[in-house]
Amino acid sequence: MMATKTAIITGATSGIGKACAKMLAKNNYNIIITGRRANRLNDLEKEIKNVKVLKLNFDIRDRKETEKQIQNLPKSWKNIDLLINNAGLAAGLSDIQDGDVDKWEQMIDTNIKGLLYISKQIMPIMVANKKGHIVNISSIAGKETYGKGNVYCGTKHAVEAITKGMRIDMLAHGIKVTSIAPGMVNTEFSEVRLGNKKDADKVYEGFTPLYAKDIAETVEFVITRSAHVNINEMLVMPTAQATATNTFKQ
Ligand code: NDP
Ligand code: 8X3
Repeated sequence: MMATKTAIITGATSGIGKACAKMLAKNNYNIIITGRRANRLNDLEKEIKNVKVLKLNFDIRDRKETEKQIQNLPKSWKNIDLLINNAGLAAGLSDIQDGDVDKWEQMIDTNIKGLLYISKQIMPIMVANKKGHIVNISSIAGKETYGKGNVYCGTKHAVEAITKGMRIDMLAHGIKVTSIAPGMVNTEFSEVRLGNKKDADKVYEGFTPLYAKDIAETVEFVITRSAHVNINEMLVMPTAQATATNTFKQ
């Protein structure tokens, strides 16, 4: 079957973004995959056989580059139906008074400003088409604040607020806006946050966390509702996790 829809997924080189890219290919979307690691984009492109894949290799913190990448999309790729704002990270875990300002900036620039830079380019396309769906990957950290998570939690609270603002402003244009807030998902997230695999593996010891595929399935549910139905938000946790800090470990 010919793909009729186009999706762009930021941060498709790993974890949730990569799982979403595969899920969208399965659902017959042509996909635009983005990320900084070109080799990972190449590998993912090779895995996907049934739809068209366009790779955009850029750092979402770079406003000019983000603008250029979207403005220079080939005409056949411009009519984007679905934007998954997934690229993001936590850098470090420390009391706020000991925080590293460079890491704060990295999180704010990626999780908030990067999301805004790319949305700013894509929302007018959706408005012109009078249709579209924006799915923002938030976090339990956007609902709760936990010790040493200060700035990361702040960025995800911002994602929650921006999502609500988008939903209100997109209302008149028929565009759906959803936030998905996962609890702990075993991806490269903790390795990026803690700087090494050994400490990252410990985060997921003693219980079954979520996996990237679980969140891709959640996105799949959200994007396959009837045209008149929007899922505003979903908070998706491992069965063994009740709150950001209450995890049942055996
Ligand atoms: P991963 O580390 O596995 O993936 C993160 C993705 O973001 C990568 O593809 C990475 O690509 C991309 N990315 C990071 N920084 C940039 C940048 N500056 N420019 C472009 N792309 C960037 O983690 P997850 O899959 O877990 O994270 C995906 C999203 O899910 C994030 O927003 C995260 O906050 C959120 N989340 C994660 C949870 C978890 O427990 N894992 C729980 C709740 C939310 P590259 O490095 O190639 O640029
Ligand atoms: C990632 C989930 O709980 O590590 O957003 O902040 S948590």
